[in-house]
Amino acid sequence: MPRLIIISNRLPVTIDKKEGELFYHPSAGGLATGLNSLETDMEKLWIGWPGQEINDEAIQGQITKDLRKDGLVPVFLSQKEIELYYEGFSNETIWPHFHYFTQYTTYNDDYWKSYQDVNRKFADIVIANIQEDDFVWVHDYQLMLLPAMIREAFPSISIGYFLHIPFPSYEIFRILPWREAILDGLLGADQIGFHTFDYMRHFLSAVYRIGGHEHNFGKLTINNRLVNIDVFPMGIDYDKYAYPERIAGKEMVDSQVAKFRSKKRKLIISIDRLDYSKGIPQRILSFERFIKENPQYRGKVTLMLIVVPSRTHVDQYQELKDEIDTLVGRIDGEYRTFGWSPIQYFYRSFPFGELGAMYKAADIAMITPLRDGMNLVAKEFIASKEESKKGVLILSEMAGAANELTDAIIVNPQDSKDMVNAILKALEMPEEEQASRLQKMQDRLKIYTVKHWAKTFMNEQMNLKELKDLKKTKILKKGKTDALIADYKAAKKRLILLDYDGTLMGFQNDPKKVVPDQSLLDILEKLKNTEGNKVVIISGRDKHTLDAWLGHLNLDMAAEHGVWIKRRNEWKTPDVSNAWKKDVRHVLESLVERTPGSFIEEKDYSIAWHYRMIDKGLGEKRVREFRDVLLYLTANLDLQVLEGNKVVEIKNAGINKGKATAYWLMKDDYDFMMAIGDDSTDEDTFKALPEEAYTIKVGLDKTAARFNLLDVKNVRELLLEITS
Ligand code: GDG
Repeated sequence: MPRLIIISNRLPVTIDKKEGELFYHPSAGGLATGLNSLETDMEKLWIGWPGQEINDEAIQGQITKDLRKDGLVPVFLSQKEIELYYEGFSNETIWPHFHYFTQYTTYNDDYWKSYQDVNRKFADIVIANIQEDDFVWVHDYQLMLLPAMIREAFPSISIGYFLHIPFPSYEIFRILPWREAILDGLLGADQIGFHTFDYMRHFLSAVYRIGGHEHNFGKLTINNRLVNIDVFPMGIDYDKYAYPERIAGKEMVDSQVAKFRSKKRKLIISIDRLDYSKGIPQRILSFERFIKENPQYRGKVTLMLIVVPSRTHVDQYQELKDEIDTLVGRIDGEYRTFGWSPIQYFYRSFPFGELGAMYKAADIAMITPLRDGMNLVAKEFIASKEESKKGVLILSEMAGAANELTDAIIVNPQDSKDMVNAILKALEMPEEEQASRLQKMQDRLKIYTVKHWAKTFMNEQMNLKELKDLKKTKILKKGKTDALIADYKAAKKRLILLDYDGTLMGFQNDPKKVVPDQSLLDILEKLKNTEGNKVVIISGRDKHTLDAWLGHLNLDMAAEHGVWIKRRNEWKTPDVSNAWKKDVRHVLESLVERTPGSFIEEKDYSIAWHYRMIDKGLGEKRVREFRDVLLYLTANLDLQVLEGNKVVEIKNAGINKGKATAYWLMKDDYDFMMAIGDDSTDEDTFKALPEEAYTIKVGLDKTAARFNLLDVKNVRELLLEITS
């Protein structure tokens, strides 16, 4: 039975050592809740650091044994590793950098070395605990190298990865000296998930610009392995925050709500871990500006500021703590009156019941991070208003959650005027409006829970595995070509249709350089001279080039996707007009003028614009721009615009490789048919052939072909094999 193997830096458990005895407290964070609620009969195993330094081997052994009963496997870290890998590279390099605080990014080779070593340490333990048919799910920024390390040991295992923090824009990411290694590490996974589309977009752009891999609707092909990049916004355990009393007891929650709530004044809450990404000083200053500019609210509103201690060993966190203390002290000193403190400040964490009660008691939540992967506090606050339908959320546009909670008051946390207006708007919002906004957000959060998140991620990963298994069976590897070869040998009349670029020859920046080499010419010659074979080169190239390169072989050919047909050494073309070319050429010329590095290729009955040598993003932008112009120009003409691999081609409609294929099918009867091609124009060939034909796609993209070959080398091997 396959199992689900979860790997995160921290195990969902805390260990206490008291008087030589070990105590285990399970911690039910969002992730644990989501995974525990997964409706699957798969056995689960969770691998991670138990959160404490434990050096004694006997105790380590005892802990390993105890945790195993609950499906947990500990990875023990030394003090040095905690300092360098966890506090160092994870929290002083990746965390600030990925949250756009590049001024805090530490560039330290010892940190990096330890990050690699600890990822390796995790990998060793993972590898010792898994089997090829398990599903592995790796979490977060501390373990970005792990997917590739696992992949090395288990080439076919299914690996998912989820990043809980933002993925920064390419311009930020590229600054990291270890950028390639990080991307390579992540790309060991089969599926990489992010909270928002923006993070996904940034990641794909980094993969393209740094690694040169292009994606197709979020799918990458890395070493002939499909990697799915997708968006899975994490949700919460809705009922837990809607009804905290079910966990903490009604009496407790009610009494806490009564304690926090006051008839005289409105309560704004702010809850975060101590972190510079959370925008706490900016929030305090905006609140100060609010009470300064709106004296009528003095004494009538309180900001309850909860800051949960975190990463206190890191300098910036200590400085931030000092800054917050000073700000709160100053504002309190300036505005406090008898019986009213503008800010109630708590630097500690609260038990769940109290937290739930605070959410319930608050009129407004101000959640205004400068950057935040998602932010679950915002979602929890909305859920807590399930019964009352009263409450307003002020949410930063920089939090991932802002993409979903669009009925919150959305603010720019650096714009204090905007924040002040938001506080005013929230305080004065009519109850009906509060209820209607809450309702819309709640409806959504009730569906997109953390359970839903874990389920969709896993389902997608399982679908991918199925697809991968299916694709594997379609790949014509050595030893899997027996049936094809037997059919070939048994046949009397064979039709063999071969695309040229990307199929018989590799891709090059300059299309004129793709001249056939001797070994290809030998293969084609042999193929052509075998009795019963009709070999056709079916290409998008012009007939002059095809003739110059392959003419001496006296093969049949289709040029310009079938505009020209060569049979019995004679080129023919259907009666088509190309009067439209002048106007289209004009548009393309202006495109080339504005896009250095791109060029026009003119053929007899079509015209193409190539952008292989320019930035793909710019190329695509230009394609979109000029598509509109072209559509306008060609509205009354019978033309088609084909978007190929870094090329756009305009030609007469009704002409394609499928029509060309039909031409040869009409001319004769064959008892063996085979077509090989690599790009979207070859799909027409595949579709035009009868079902029993051997249709073969080069590469692993979506195709109508029955089989796949991985690359040009494999195509040549197959052709050699059948002729030998
Ligand atoms: C990372 C990303 C992303 C907070 N104070 C107390 C307490 N909490 C709980 C909250 C909430 C959780 O901690 C905080 O989650 P966030 O999402 O807000 O933030 P990060 O910890 O920075 O998490 C973030 C998240 O991963 C998930 O992918 O959303 O963007 O940075 O659940 O309720 N819980 C208790 N007492 C407290 O005082 N009991």
